Amino acid sequence: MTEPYNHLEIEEKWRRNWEENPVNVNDGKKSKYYCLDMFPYPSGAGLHVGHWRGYVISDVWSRYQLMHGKYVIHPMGWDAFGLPAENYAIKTGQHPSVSTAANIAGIKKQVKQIGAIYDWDMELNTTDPAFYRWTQWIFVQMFKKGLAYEKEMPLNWCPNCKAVLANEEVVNGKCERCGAEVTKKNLRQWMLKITAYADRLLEGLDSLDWPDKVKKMQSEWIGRSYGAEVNFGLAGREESITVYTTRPDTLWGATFMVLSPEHALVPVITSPEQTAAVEAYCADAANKSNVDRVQAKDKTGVWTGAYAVNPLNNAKVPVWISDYVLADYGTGAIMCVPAHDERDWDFAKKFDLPIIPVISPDGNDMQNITEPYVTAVGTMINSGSWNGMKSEKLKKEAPAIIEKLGYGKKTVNYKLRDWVFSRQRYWGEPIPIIHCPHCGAVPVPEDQLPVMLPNVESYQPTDNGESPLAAIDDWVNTTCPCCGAPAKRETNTMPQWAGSSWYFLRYVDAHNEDALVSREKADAFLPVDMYIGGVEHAVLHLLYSRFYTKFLHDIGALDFDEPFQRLFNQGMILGPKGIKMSKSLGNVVSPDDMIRDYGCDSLRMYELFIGPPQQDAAWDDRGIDGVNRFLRRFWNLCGEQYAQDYPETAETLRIRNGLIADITDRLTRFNLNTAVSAFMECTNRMAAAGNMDRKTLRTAAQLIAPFAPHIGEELWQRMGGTDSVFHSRWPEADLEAIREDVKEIAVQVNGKLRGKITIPVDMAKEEVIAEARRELDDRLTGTVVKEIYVPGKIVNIVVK
Ligand code: ANZ
Ligand code: ZN
Repeated sequence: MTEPYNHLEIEEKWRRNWEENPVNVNDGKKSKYYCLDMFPYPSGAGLHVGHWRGYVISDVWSRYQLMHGKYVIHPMGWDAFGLPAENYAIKTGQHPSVSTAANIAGIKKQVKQIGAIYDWDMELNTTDPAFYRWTQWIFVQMFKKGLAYEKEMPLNWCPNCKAVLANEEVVNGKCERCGAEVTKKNLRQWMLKITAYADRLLEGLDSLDWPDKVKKMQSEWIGRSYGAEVNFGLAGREESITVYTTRPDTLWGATFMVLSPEHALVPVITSPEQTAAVEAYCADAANKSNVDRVQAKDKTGVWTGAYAVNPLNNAKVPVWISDYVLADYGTGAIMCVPAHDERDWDFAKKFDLPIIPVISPDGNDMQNITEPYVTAVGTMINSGSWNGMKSEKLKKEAPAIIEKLGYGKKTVNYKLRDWVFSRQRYWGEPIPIIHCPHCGAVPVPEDQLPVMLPNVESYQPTDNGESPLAAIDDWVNTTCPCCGAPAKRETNTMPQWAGSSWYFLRYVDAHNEDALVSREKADAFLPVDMYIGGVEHAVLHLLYSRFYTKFLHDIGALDFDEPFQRLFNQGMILGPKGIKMSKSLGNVVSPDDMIRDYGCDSLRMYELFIGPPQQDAAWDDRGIDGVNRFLRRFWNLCGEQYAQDYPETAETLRIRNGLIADITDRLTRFNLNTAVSAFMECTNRMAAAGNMDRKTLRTAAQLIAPFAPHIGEELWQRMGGTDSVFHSRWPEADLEAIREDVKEIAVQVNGKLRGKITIPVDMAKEEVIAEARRELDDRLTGTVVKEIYVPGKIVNIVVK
């Protein structure tokens, strides 16, 4: 077996072989492991090497599980509804189902080249009526439980195209197509009441083995805060203003109030002298996005002419309006404490309003403060009977005190909003509702699902903001399932998120016609053990999926309520100059050429070798060349030394067990780039030692198999393996053999044990510290001030 490494031949051979004899089968005895990829949108542009990265990582992980005797659920499918297919249809007149089918065929061919153990019997496509029937079914269940409801909502509206625009079609406040200024238009929308799950979505995070960063993003998105609603009377009026504050302890420092321009009291309390200015201001605010409103440093606003009265001290404070107060958060009105809030400070400075500090860090008077004390921790001052109290204690007690005094009540607030669930678009799941003049909104009976997406001639959104479906009279007009009267179908469709919020449940029972997934299969194969995908989905997709899963749990369809136990986010692969790959920049690297020139195994290993998998990394053609040279060296070495049949020695034992320990350790910690370099170093060592025994060579082939499956399988079988390498058991290191070579080191943060790493005894200090930081990963927060290495014992990282 000394012929040169021919990747084309080997890869073709095993691709065919595995297709005929799948290595991953469920014999009913093995325990399951579900390793899921975020499924792709089948765009016409196909895959680039960046898309490969997550798929390679998940396949390495899947194959590693396989070699632990697991039945691995590793499926692939297509998230195929959405705007691009529809816009393509508008341009070319080709039906989206036609272009989508063509794109899927193309991308599937590419995905197959990854050499992954996908189970194609599980393949699914969100635009398939047999799939979206269940997407609609879930909506009907939500409707029945009162979680789907209708509401008027402002939408992006292009007055020139006369069309509703999706957020991604609005670029800097202008219509992406024609450049006209985008305005808002109120339209009836379907909403999903995700807020009913806010607490559970927040609390469920604790049980998940997810990157802390992602948990934090979800938790901030949900944004639960505790505080009080406080009522301020209005001087000379009956009405009062209710504000939401998280800092009722600062009530004595409220020197003015601000209402959002949309607040219902604005027209009521505005004085005749101020009316013109207030109206002009409100008209202006209506066209700004919330993000712009909150972030603007230069505050704007007008006085309403009215005064409110602080319930605690009867101070008369002016009531202003400003767009930095959002209409849909809290009560849309705030009490302003400029001494302790940055935004209020900016506003007070701009309009020359009084500033009264009420919390002092040292209890001393705070005259002439030059910036807001936003930390707001210390001793109460200028606060009447609260003077001298500790602010931290008062902050906790103030809501109850205020409630007791009758000035307001304790409250909880969330940033999370209900989910706007309708789109005025063609290429999506029709919302399965019928509008009856007598019965109102009636769900389509379950045995009539799916509501098929009809063919249309024009995909163009209509000029009254309705979906193109509204123009198909014989589809729209139907009869009411309740009373039989003439009725109309809902013409809005679902957002692209609808299918992706539950697709992972369907894979394990993809052909079931009686349920979205049978309880039996769900109990046996779900939930997902490991989910791998890009961090861009950290909030919405993952939150929506968790919401759906909790809902399905609540109606008895599932016995678990968190879909993804573990999550791994891979970084992006950037173009050769470190810039995001894009067609328009012409820096897209296609996997197809790489596979022809170097082979799938080389590409897979380079995708891993390119850098720490969590981080972005720039593509470099020389890198794949280097990996390919390594694989050839590995191939030749195995061939030559196997033929010699050398005996086992203490040295070969050390090499073998060292490699097992290294690869296992790096793989389980997802240090996949350093796992590849461990192979490279070990190959050099083996070449230098020059007398490897057959078991060591076979073990090396076995260890490399999850990374480079074709060459791994070929070498394994050439070196005496009778069954697939993927049916062999992952080897365990005999630590006795390498006792002198490696050491387990404690990793501490500020002197507290946070993990352990196993390292070669002669590893340089810098490398040990790098290894320790990798082990800590995102558990290491704060700024590192010092790194201490006590050789062979401890790494201590001191953070501030
Ligand atoms: C007085 C105060 C004093 C406040 C202080 C903060 C600091 P989170 O934590 O995000 O919930 N606020 C309330 N409703 C608002 C709205 N609709 N638009 C903009 N700001 C609003 O923030 C709650 C705080 O944000 C509230 O507490 C309120 O300002 C402001 F030293 O009240 B605070
Ligand atoms: Zn009816």
